[in-house]
Amino acid sequence: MRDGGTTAPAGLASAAKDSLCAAGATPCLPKTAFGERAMPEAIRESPARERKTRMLEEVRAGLSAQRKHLPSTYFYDRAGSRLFEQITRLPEYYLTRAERVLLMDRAPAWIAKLRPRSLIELGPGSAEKTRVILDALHVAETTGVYAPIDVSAAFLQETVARLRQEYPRLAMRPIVADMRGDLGVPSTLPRPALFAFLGSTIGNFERANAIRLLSRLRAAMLTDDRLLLGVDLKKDVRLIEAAYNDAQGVTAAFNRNVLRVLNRELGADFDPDSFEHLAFYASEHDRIEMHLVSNREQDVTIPGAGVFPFRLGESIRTEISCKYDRDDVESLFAGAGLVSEEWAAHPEGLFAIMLGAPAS
Ligand code: AVJ
Repeated sequence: MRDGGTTAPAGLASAAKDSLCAAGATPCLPKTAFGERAMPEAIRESPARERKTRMLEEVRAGLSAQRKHLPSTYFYDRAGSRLFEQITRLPEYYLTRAERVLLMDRAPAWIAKLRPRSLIELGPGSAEKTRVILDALHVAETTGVYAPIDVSAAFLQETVARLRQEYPRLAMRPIVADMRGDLGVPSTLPRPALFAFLGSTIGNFERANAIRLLSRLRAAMLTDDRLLLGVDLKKDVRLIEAAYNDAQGVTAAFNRNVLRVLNRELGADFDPDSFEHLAFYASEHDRIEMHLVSNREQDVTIPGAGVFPFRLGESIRTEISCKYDRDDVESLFAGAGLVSEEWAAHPEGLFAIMLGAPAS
């Protein structure tokens, strides 16, 4: 890969590190989900104009801030979703493998007890790990409806088409939605429902926003529904940093992809090669921060949003990825009206999955 594991030159990196921000709050956004009767054939992009207006405003606000940032949701066009899929297979990216081991080990028993009739999954991507759950559902003979919720309509379509072949008896209810807004979960799905939020995607949200998201999930849950959550754990910082600085440079390409998305969708004139990938562990927040660091002084023009000047070494924070321990997660749960019923951690402390229930 031509990015070849690039990280910012030391000077740039430390300059960027010095100017890092505690992230701003992400506002709740309007819903972009489909109605009840959505079928895979009917998947379409959320209304294009609505997406563009929202994107333009978020990008304008993020790049106007004293410490520039962008919402990580815009990584995930089709190319970005594919790059993330590649990341999950990298030797350094332990998260996906560790979660899979846990799911294979524990999910069948949890699911057998719950006997869910729906599986509602947030951000399934290519649904690799979902198969572990679907197989367990099949074993438990509680097969019902699978409702994946993803921000990338094109990628969701591909995933559903593949699953349809593998699980011909499973009904599919794909929903295109940005999980920062309303989730668009139909209230008519057969119950009990298992909500799955895997891969530590919750880590992309700061505490207040994570609680808000979990609260919305809680609000969509009935008494017997459960939430299966996967979180990345606090651990040796070197191991975490390596996972976001892979030798092949796939993460760097994934990071820069957000600029290509902005160029294509907003007509921006970012030169992706003039931004260096930077990912480091911010201990004071227990999170990975990903940045794009400008390797020269430059102006970037985004029609309808303005001209954004960059100093040499100035960075855009493109993602946070929070790391947790059990208390952290239980505290998020408590804030969202959930209690943890089960907890399973990887033997090497790499990752954990848990089952949450409505608190009352
Ligand atoms: C999909 C959000 C869980 O934070 O680890 C991977 C995304 N970013 N490498 C993560 C990601 C850089 C990933 N999540």
